[in-house]
Amino acid sequence: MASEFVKTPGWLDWHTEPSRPRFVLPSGAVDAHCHVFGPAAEFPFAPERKYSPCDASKDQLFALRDHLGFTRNVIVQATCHGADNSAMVDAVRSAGRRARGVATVTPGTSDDELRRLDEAGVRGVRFNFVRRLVDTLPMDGLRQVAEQIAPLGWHIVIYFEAQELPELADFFLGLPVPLVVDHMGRPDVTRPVDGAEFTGFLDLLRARDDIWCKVTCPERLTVGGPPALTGEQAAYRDVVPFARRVVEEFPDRVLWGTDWPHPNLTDHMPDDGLLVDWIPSIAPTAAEQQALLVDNPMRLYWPEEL
Ligand code: 0GY
Repeated sequence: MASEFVKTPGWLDWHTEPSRPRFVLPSGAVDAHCHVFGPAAEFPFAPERKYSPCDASKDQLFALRDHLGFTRNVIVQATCHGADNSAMVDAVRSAGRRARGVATVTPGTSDDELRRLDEAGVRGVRFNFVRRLVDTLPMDGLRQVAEQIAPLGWHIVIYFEAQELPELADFFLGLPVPLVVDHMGRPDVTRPVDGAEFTGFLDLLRARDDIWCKVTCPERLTVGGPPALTGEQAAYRDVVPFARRVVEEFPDRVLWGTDWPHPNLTDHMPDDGLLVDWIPSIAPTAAEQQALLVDNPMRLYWPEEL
C-alpha cells in the first residue's frame, strides 16, 4: 500500500542517527513544533497534497524526543495529510498527556468534531498561507473557523512567508484568539535584522500581547548553510540575530521545536542534536531557556498542569 506513494523527487529523509546534544535541555522541555507523516500504509496522504514525504511515525518521533531529552511534543498537522487529522490525533492520543496537537480544520467542521479533537489533545488549528504547500484559502471561511474555536480556548498557528505579511497583517490582528507564528514569519536573513521587513514582523508581535512566536527552523532559513559538523553552538549563524532579537524582546512569548521530520528540505537534512545545540546561541541565559523550552509551551498547551 505504501508503494502507492512515490516520494517527491529530491526529497531528503530525516536523519536516522542524530547526535546526542551537548546542550542539556531543562527538565520538562517541550518540542513545540514537529510532525508525523503516515505511515502511509495506515494513514494515507491526502489526494490534494503538494508533496509526498517519507514515512515518519509516532514511534520514531517519540524515540527522537527521548534521545534529545525532551519530555513533550506539540504535533502540528502536516499539509501532506490535508484536513484528515487521523495520523496526528493517533500520535497525540498514544503519547498520553505528553503531546498536544494542532489540527487543520476546514469551514463547516461540526462542533462535535471539534470537541472530539479537543478531547484527544488538540489545542489549536493551523492557517497556512505558504503557496507551495496549500491552495488559496477563503478568508471568510478562516474567520468562521476562528470564531468557532474561540470558546474551546484554542489558538491559531499561522504560517506565512515574510513578503506576504503586509497583505495579511490586518486579517491576523482581527482574529479573536491567540496567534502563534511559525518560524518567525520566515524572514529573509540576508536582509538586516533592523531593516523594514523584520521590523514589520516585530511590529506584528508588538500589536497584541497574545501573539507568540516560534524561533524555529534555522535549517530552513539559513542562507549560509549548515554548520561544519563540529557541534558548536553557533551553527546557523545567519539566523541567530533574528531569533535572538525575538527572544530578547518577547521572552515570555517564544517557543522552540525541531520541525522533525523536516519536510521539503532539499539542500541538507539537519542533525537534530545540532539543532538543539543551536538553542543557547539564541537563548543564552538559564532563565531564557527555561521560558522558551518549558514555561511558555506549558502555559500555552498544558495550563492545567501549572
Ligand atoms: C514546517 C514547514 C513546511 C511544511 C509544512 O505542513 C507542512 O507541510 O509545515 C515547509 O515546507 O516549509 O513547518 O514543517
